[in-house]
Amino acid sequence: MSDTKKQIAILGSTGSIGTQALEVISDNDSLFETYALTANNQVDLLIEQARKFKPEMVAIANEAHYLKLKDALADLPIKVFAGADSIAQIAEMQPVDIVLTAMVGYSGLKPTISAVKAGKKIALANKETLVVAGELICDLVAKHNSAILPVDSEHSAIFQCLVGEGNNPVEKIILTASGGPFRTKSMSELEHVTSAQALKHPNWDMGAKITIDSASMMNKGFEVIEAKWLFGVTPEQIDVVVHPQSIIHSMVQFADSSIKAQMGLPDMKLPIQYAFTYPDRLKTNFPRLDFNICSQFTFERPDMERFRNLAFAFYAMERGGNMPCILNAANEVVVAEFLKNKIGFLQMSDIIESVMAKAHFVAQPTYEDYVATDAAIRILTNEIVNSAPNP
Ligand code: MN3
Repeated sequence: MSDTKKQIAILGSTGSIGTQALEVISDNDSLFETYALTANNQVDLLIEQARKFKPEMVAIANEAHYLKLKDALADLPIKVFAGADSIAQIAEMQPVDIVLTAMVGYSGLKPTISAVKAGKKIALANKETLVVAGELICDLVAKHNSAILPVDSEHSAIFQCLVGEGNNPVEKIILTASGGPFRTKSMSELEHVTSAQALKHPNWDMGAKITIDSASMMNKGFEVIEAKWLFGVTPEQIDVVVHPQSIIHSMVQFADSSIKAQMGLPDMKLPIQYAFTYPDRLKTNFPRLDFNICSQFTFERPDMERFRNLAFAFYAMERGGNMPCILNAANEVVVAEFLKNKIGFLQMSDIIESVMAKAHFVAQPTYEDYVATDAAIRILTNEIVNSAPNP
């Protein structure tokens, strides 16, 4: 029956989502097969994964690792590629049923477009693709009969709440946010927090970039934009509520005032698996939520004065055009600089704000406009970083 197994391409297999997706696949190896694995830089882990899962092909974005990867897999019938273009080509290979997009940031855009144009099912973990070019992606999904299954836990929750609702209109989407490690810190405390502190998320164990985005609430801002495109709602229909326990993963409010919530212990393997098996649910041995232990659910309003990134994201979403692309590119640069301790935590938002004010706005961007915007904003942001005072 091996020819009926779903063939999965994991773009970004060495990251947090990628490695958990491989756990899902190995726990359900009668249902899923790894067709392709790709990574950006982590060649040693990619080699280890390829030897274990024996995909048809692997690719590494950083071409400097090509020979090492090829040599290490020389005894296996695995095709080996290098470079960003090869990753986009893998995403459209004929046998692939599902493409899990789990790479970091803007790099996800091009291969996601390839996969969508090839009519693949996209298990979307790379939210930046929808932040940068949501309108373009949604148009292509409709045109090429592709589908996007959300892997982000909040969007998976909303997606699960909508199952069986037919054409019942959504009145509101209520995205929950943990608030991150700095939820209770004052402005003066936030001025001095370090990247090491920001990397300690209370509830979720994730990659460095998304963990910083969670601490700064940019992640929630991006998720607001992601929700707009995934669920076709207006900015006014999206609310964010801080729920520090991270048990309610998000909610949908309907026209009759009813609210549906999806709950569970925080574990990304659940939304990954659901994206692979939708509309079916597979039995798992994941720990179950015990209401005797987890007896308190609390909710707070997000503080957009301390966490200005969330306000920037709402602004970018309402402005439209290439503004969310500007926001994303500026954020990728400031997060990288904060991780190197070159700028302080609050400086990240200050710099993003001045980039958004100075950037060239395009109301109806094409794909080429997004590429040009991303490149120009990285240069502009780096200039502002380099003229900023030391933290
Ligand atoms: Mn999320």
